Amino acid sequence: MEWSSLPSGYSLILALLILVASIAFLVLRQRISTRSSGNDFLILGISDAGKTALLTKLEFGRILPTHTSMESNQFASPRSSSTDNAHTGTNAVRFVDIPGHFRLRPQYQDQLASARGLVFVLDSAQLARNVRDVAMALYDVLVHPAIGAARSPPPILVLCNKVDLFTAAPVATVKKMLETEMNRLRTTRSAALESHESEGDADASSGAAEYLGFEGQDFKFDHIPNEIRFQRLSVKNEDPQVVLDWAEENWWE
Ligand SMILES: Nc1nc2c(ncn2[C@@H]2O[C@H](COP(=O)(O)OP(=O)(O)O)[C@@H](O)[C@H]2O)c(=O)[nH]1
Ligand SMILES: [Mg+2]
Repeated sequence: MEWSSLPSGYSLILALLILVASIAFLVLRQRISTRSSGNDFLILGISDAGKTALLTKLEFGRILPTHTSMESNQFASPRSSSTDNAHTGTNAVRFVDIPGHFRLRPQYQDQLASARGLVFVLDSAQLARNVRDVAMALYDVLVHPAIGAARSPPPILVLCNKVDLFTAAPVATVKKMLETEMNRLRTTRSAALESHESEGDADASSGAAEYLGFEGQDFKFDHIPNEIRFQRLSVKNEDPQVVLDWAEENWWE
């Protein structure tokens, strides 16, 4: 049947259907874009760094006994009165403790994409032993498309925890050790990528965006697009106010 020969009742219904579909599309798109500018601060890092300790200290003012959890815990902190809440109508900074390795858990990929900021916790007393694992975890975060290549890359707070222990490395040393290890990691990863490419591996090309920092230069944290701050803390003995202050500083940016 030709369009022109449709009875006018039908064309009216058709027009209404198109209108409803367009509105539904616009509403859906709005929802998706709202979610992608989320307000969560994600707490990341390898096991035993002190992520859950930080969350419970923020929430209850003390470290509660924890066991490795498979689920994420969260805590919404009331914001201090120094910053008003007129912009969003929300009065809380939400922290989400991401257990284990985020890359293995598809449900966290969405959370990464909507993160307002990242708190990367590490154990500065154990760094000499586990620098490789820590660097790998941080590397994966930094090259994640939602983090390194985002339109407005989220700020990162690297929390050098457990400074109460006498073996704790000073912040400057932590930074240097991570830069050295990540530089090494970048070399091995690019080499692996090149060998895949020369074998004609179609998947390898998607990894091209994963290059961290500037080519031909040793890796430095100054080379990444994210604002990154290193902060020493003993979650055990100190008030983690410094984390709340940092989160509030980044609330509107
Ligand atoms: N000495 C010391 N121990 C800490 C500190 N923060 C956390 N811990 C301990 O480190 C262990 C691992 O902490 P947890 O929060 O479970 O680590 P997660 O795996 O990253 O969630 C726990 O026994 C904590 O009590 C700290 O600042 N100093
Ligand atoms: Mg934990």
